[in-house]
Amino acid sequence: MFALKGTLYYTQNTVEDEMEMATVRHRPEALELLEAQSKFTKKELQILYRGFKNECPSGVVNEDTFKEIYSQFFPQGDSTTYAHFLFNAFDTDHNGSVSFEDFVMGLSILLRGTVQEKLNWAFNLYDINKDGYITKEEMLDIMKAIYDMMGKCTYPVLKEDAPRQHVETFFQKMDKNKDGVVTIDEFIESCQKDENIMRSMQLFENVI
Ligand SMILES: [Ca+2]
Ligand SMILES: [Ca+2]
Ligand SMILES: [Ca+2]
Repeated sequence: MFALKGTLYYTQNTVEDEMEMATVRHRPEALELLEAQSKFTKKELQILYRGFKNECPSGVVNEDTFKEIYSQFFPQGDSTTYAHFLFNAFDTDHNGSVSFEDFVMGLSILLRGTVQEKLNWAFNLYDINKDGYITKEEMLDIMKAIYDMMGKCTYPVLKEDAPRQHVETFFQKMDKNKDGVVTIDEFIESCQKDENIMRSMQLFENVI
């Protein structure tokens, strides 16, 4: 998410200033655990936590907050559906809210994860019903959501059936054994082998 990435860039630039300030320690034992689990330093986590608490005093983000943030960044399109899918990918314990822990772990993968970790995360995003398989319908739903979010003005030459064609090409490449679903192994293997898919993945990264 642009907003979240922004927070982190801000974080990196202000770490030194922050170190000179009296440190406000929030839930130190929880932060220590997160420091071990994520790729952020304790200082970064403290700053992220402060920003998170500022934006969301309740300590959790709900789906409407996600939708609001996205509508600000993509005013020319309808980002509601994509925000919904993203929210579900961040809400790893599926309890209907994104806690600070959910948020940090997602951000850690998206900003500092290995290719493998990012692909795992992307697979989870595409696997809408979280059953361990990506179907063609799921891929189409995500693709349509992204096209909707971008809006018609961004791609004036876009044809109506562009998402479907996009998915057909992707899916044929990914579903190696032609059983109609893409597994995590098929997904990772084809993403790593195929430069076009990798480039598209980068494109997706830009809209996260
Ligand atoms: Ca959650
Ligand atoms: Ca699925
Ligand atoms: Ca398959």
